[in-house]
Amino acid sequence: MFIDEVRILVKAGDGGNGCLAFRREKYVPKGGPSGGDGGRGGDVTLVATEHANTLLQFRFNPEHKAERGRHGEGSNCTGADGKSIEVKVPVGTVVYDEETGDRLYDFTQDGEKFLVARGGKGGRGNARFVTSTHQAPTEHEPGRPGQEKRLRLELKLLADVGLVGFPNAGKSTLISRISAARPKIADYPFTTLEPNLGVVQLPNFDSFVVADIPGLIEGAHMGAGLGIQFLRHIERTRLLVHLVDVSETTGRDPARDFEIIMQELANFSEDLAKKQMILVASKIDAAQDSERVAAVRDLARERGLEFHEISSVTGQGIDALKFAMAERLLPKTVD
Ligand SMILES: Nc1nc2c(ncn2[C@@H]2O[C@H](COP(=O)(O)OP(=O)(O)OP(=O)(O)O)[C@@H](O)[C@H]2O)c(=O)[nH]1
Ligand SMILES: [Mg+2]
Repeated sequence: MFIDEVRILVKAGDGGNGCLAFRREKYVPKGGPSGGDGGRGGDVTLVATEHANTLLQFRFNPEHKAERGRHGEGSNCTGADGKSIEVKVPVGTVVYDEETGDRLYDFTQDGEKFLVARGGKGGRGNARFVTSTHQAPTEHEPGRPGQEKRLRLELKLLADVGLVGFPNAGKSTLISRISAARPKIADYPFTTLEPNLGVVQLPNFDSFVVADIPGLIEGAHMGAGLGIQFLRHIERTRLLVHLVDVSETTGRDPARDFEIIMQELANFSEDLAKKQMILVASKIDAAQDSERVAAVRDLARERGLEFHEISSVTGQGIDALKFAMAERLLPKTVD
């Protein structure tokens, strides 16, 4: 779900062959060499576009070939160059050489180009081999082959929002409420073993992507629980939504849960700890003790964090949270 991957073949055009020819002139035997050069083969260039966000199109269309150069002809006619082609890939695509495993390119911006397979040079025709002592050359070259590569394209889907919190805090339940994602939800810790992504659609057709990652626990940065390996999936998000379970069933102090997660984030990377964050009291329907909610609300105030109370069971606060996320991410539209 997180990574889209395809294998494709790109083949640049071969160069056209150089020509062997002599001018035919009345009364002049072998009127002079006149074989033209072959044309250059076309290149294959990959171009990043914002208008695609999957690699799906390549599954149906895995081969991309540029045109070959035309052969040279007599009368010193150079063969026409083969047409180059551009292949569009979504921004975020990483290109690997399938045979060597080398990473060739990482597309990060719309319109970025990478020439991945160079067309072959055309061969020289015999007219090019004339020298003062070698007036009737018969040498001529074949065109060079265009580069051919097997590529593996990998697309990291970039999430805009990362959900963090203890295991069982209700992260997967939340993503299932606000997007079409249907991750596994269960009443035990570490239900989520792999990150899930969900696309949140807004009424005005805007959308953003939320990542639900496995829960964190104290010592995660030392490998406890599922560790922090999954945090790299949210390193490039723009907003973290931190869920703190305020129900009694945790048997823990929600304020302390909050501090532990903040510490784990900071241990992973400073950038992550500095990201903008919305603090969410989760499972508000199951919090009998209003003190527990108040404690988290106070923390939010102290730290200057926006605070929301939600229940994914009753739906309380879900829409407000969704729009709060959108407000942080999407440029305000002028009415
Ligand atoms: N009462 C109540 N229960 C909830 C709410 N949200 C989630 N739950 C329950 O809490 C349990 C854990 O929910 P998950 O969404 O799987 O939690 P998670 O944070 O994804 O857990 P991990 O994947 O283990 O990190 C499930 O039994 C849910 O039904 C809520 O708002 N109210
Ligand atoms: Mg989960």
